[in-house]
This record gives sequence, C-alpha cells and structure tokens, in this order.
Amino acid sequence: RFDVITFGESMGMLYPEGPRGIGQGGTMSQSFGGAESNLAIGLARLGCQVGWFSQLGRDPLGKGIVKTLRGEGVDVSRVHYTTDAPTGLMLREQVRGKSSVYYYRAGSAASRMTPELVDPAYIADSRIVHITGITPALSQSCLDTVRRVIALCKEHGTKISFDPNLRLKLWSIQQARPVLLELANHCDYFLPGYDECKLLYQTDSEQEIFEQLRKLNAVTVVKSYNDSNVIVEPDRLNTVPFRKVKHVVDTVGAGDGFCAGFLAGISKGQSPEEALQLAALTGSMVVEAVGDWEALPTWEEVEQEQGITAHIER
Ligand code: KDG
Repeated sequence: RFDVITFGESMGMLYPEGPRGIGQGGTMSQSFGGAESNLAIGLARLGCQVGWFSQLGRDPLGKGIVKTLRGEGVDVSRVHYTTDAPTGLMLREQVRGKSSVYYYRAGSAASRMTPELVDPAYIADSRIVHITGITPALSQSCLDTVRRVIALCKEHGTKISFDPNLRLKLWSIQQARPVLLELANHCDYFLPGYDECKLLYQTDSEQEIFEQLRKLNAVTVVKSYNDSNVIVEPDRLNTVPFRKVKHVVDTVGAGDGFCAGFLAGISKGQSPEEALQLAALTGSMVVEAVGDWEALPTWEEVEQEQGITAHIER
C-alpha cells in the first residue's frame, strides 16, 4: 500500500549557467521541476512508498522525467504518454538575487489530463493523496481530474492533503479563489503559506484568517507566519518558531520539501507537531542548494542533522 500518491505537471527546466540572465547568450543547464514530483522525490528519499502520475509528451523531456523519478524510487506505473502534445517546459533565472520563471506549458500534455486517466484502484491503494492548486489552474479538464480524484478519495477513505501553491502566472486570484477554497474544504491536511491565506480569505487580519482555518475540518499547517509555522485544528492553535537556515542559495522547492517532510512524518505515525519539525528541517535543507529537489534529504541525512541540532540545543 502507498503512503502517498500525488499527480500533476512536471516540466523540463532550463537555467543559465553563471551570472547571465536568459537571452544573454551563454550555456543553459537542464533539469526538471514540478511541485508534485518534487514532493514525491522528497517522500521517497525519506523512505515512504510514493506514487506519482501525470500525462507527458512522448518526447525526450517526458522520458527523462520518468526515468529520474523511477530512479529515485517513485512509482510511475500510472504515467500516461501522448503524442498529441509536448511535455511542458520552464525557464528559470536568478538575476541579482531575484528568481524568475517563464512557462512554456500552455496546451502541454499534462494540461490535457482528463478524469478518465485516473485509475480508481491506484487511489484506493493509498493512505493519502496530495493535490496542489497548480493542477486545477492548468485547464478545465485538469480541474475535472482533481474533482474526480477527490471523489475517489472520499469513496475509498483515502485522506487528502492540499497545498494551494497559488501561481498567479497561471490564473488570476479571482479565478483561483473559489476553486482553492473548494479544495481546502475537502482536504484532511491543508498546507498553505500565510501570504496565500491573506489572498484566499481576502483579509490581512490574523484573527480572521485563523478563524476561517479553524472552520475547516482539517489539520492545517500555515507556513511562514511571523518567523513561525502554525498548526491549526478546529479546537486548537499552536505556533512553532522556525528553524534557522544556514545559507540560503535557492528558495524554490522549499514549500514542496516542507510538505514532503510533513507527510512523511504523518505517514510514520508522528503527531502534527513532530511532523512539523521534520517538515521545517526538510524544507530548510532544500534552500541550501540550487534546484527544486536535488537537495532534498534522505532519511539518514535527516537523522544526522537532527542529531547535530539536538546536540547544539543541549
Ligand atoms: O514549487 C516549485 C514549483 O513551482 C516548480 O517546481 C514548478 O510546479 C511548478 C510550477 O508550476 O511552478
């Protein structure tokens, strides 16, 4: 049985080597990214049974993504390929400390996912399904696919984890808000950032935000609230201060690393507080190297790091 299954778009990624920006000549390096596959890699490295599915183009980018995920120990048995559309692509650059992303994904293979591609037995075979708010932003058929997965989770008693991952390059806040709130209402684990909560609930009032979150029938973990993360449940609220990061190199992927740590903790039977400690550790380790998922730690690395931290704290 799987601990976690997730699905969504992964894209080829190109980024300039050295200090030059895109369009200024020079050499590009290649990798790939996708919030859900980043999470899947994180969970696999932490020793969880994890599956990921998507629709990819039958092209070298798509095949390369699947080969890497398989090598990381992620189950890719339900991945679909199509010749009708290509695998999406994104360009990234970091100029004077500012990261930018440029998408080439409109009409991609993943954006053409449909509910028929979902295997009910696969969903039934997992304890948790993780969904992000990126997938419903890709197309109507992707939104329908998300809704189909949610219905299957409810039918089979599979828990739903949801990270809104608001991407304002894909849709406006007016389009996103009702959909993301609908999904938040269905989930068992809600993993938003504090800034996302402000946009979703249309308020800067902390009290109002936490009140809204308490109304959800979920364990919510709010990332990045005043140098803390906050656990919110209908009957309690617990603020846990951040773990300090030593060297920030690249913050992209930190949220996915955080969610991977949290769900790994939950899968291993930890309390939300313990899982949050693990999440804060895995999230912070991602930012100490370039790339979305490359620096995600293995379970051995986590144990080593936790040992060091415990030693310093003592
Ligand atoms: O969370 C990191 C993701 O933003 C990145 O890997 C790409 O999934 C991605 C997206 O849609 O932006």
